[in-house]
Amino acid sequence: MPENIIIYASMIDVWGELLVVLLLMLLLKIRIKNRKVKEVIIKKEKTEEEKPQEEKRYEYEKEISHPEPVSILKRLEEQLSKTRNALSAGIERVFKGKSGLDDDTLEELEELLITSDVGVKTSTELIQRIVKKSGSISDVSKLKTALKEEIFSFFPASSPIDYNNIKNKPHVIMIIGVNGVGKTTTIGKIAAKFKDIGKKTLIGACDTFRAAAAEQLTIWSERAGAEIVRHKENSDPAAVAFDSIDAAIARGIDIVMIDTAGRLHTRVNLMEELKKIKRSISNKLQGAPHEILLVLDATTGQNALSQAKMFHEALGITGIIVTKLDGTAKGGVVAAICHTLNIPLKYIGIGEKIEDLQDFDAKQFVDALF
Ligand SMILES: Nc1nc2c(ncn2[C@@H]2O[C@H](COP(=O)(O)OP(=O)(O)O)[C@@H](O)[C@H]2O)c(=O)[nH]1
Ligand SMILES: [Mg+2]
Repeated sequence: MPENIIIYASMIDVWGELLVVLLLMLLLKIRIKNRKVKEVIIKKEKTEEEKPQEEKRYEYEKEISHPEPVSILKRLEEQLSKTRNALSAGIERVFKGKSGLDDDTLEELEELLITSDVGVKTSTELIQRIVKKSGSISDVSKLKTALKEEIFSFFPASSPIDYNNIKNKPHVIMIIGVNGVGKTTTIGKIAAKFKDIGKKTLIGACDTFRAAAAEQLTIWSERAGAEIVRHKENSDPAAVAFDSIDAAIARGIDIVMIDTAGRLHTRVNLMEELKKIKRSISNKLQGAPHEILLVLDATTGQNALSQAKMFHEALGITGIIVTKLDGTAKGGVVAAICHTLNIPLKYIGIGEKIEDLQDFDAKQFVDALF
């Protein structure tokens, strides 16, 4: 055999061996990698198993179905920023450079509460309660906590109606309040909430005083996917209310909301008109209206309080709605209203958009205040 052929043959042999070694190394590497991946998976499964069942469920619900709690509070804080800034900065200013509550500080604090429309009576009581706790109030954060605790206790405990399981069909809610407080807007927002939980809602347009009122309500009912009953301008509001209940019974409606007029220059007439609407509703459906909700505008401050007294005396209010908390630094009025009237606060309006109505949560509200 020629010499160079022998050289070529032995070279091929060496290359072949090298190739085999390389292939073996590659296979080994892949096996090691696979084992590592398996180990990681097993480890992860183990830690998942070790977690208590409850904790896993909590994490799951937090991720999947309840992103709101954080965002609701955030939104509330944002929209309450005027009140929040005024109160928070005020409390810090009052306590600056102090290590305890002296008479001057208490006086300034009372003044601050009154200017935030907490009201004289409620502010005085709040200060008296703070004085009792003053021994333990050595810094501003302790003062804020004590104030929050006391303000919280002003809100009457209430058991909110579970609209998923309402006893009466239809459940009738009458909405009252003076002009411009936000009745019609709030009805639209509430109707949207009912739609979200799958309730059939009908709105009775009993503000027949202006044609524009029924127009505005029609737009809101469309936005909120609710039905509406309306008559001609200047027709009898009590007749509209009667027809609304009639239609609701016939159409298998779950919830009826009755919008009303609120012109105040004929105060006595307004109360009489509202009483007549109420009678007309109960004539058609015994036990109705099941709720009479008074809408108050937070920007009117202490005036809201006198309105509440007036309406409560005439009609008996079952709940309160405070609107426009986004537009005022006087959100403290909410504490005054609840403390003075001892009527549950159901909703708060924090903007003009359809989603800007929150179920009132006293704890959350107090936390958002300062
Ligand atoms: N900023 C703000 N405006 C509101 C709120 N609720 C109602 N409004 C506004 O207040 C005005 C009067 O509302 P409307 O529903 O017509 O009052 P009504 O006369 O009581 O029916 C409208 O311009 C609404 O957009 C709220 O929570 N925040
Ligand atoms: Mg209106």
